[in-house]
This record gives sequence, C-alpha cells and structure tokens, in this order.
Amino acid sequence: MQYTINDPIVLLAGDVNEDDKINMADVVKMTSAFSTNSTDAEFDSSCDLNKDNQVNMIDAIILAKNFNKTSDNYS
Ligand SMILES: [Ca+2]
Ligand SMILES: [Ca+2]
Repeated sequence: MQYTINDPIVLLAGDVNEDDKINMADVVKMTSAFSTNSTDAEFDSSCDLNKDNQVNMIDAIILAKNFNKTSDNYS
C-alpha cells in the first residue's frame, strides 16, 4: 500500500510515538531512525510514514506537514 503526502490515509500521520500529538518527541524519534531502510537494525516502521520501507525526507516532510496537530484537529 502506498500513501502520498497529499492523500494521507493514516490519521495523524507523523505521530510516530502514538500519543495522539505530533511534536518534537516524534521528530526526535524519527531522527534516530533517519536514513535507514527495512534491512537496518535501526529501522523503525512506525517512522516510515509512507510505508516505502525507508525513513527519509519524504517521511520527515509528512511529519512536518502535520507538526503541532493533535487528534482534536481530526474531529
Ligand atoms: Ca506523538
Ligand atoms: Ca518512508
């Protein structure tokens, strides 16, 4: 399944630590997995927002686009 930046399927795309808020904690978590792919030990699938088996700028952009949102933004 492929997601695009303009058509996010997952609510709160970017909430990599699943606390219903997108903030610096998510950025930090993504940073630790940045530039990895699914064959790397550091890879974290929760940081792979577009599910292409890599954590890279595309995922960072998705996170940035939703930065500071909470689940209230989707009500
Ligand atoms: Ca979060
Ligand atoms: Ca990705």
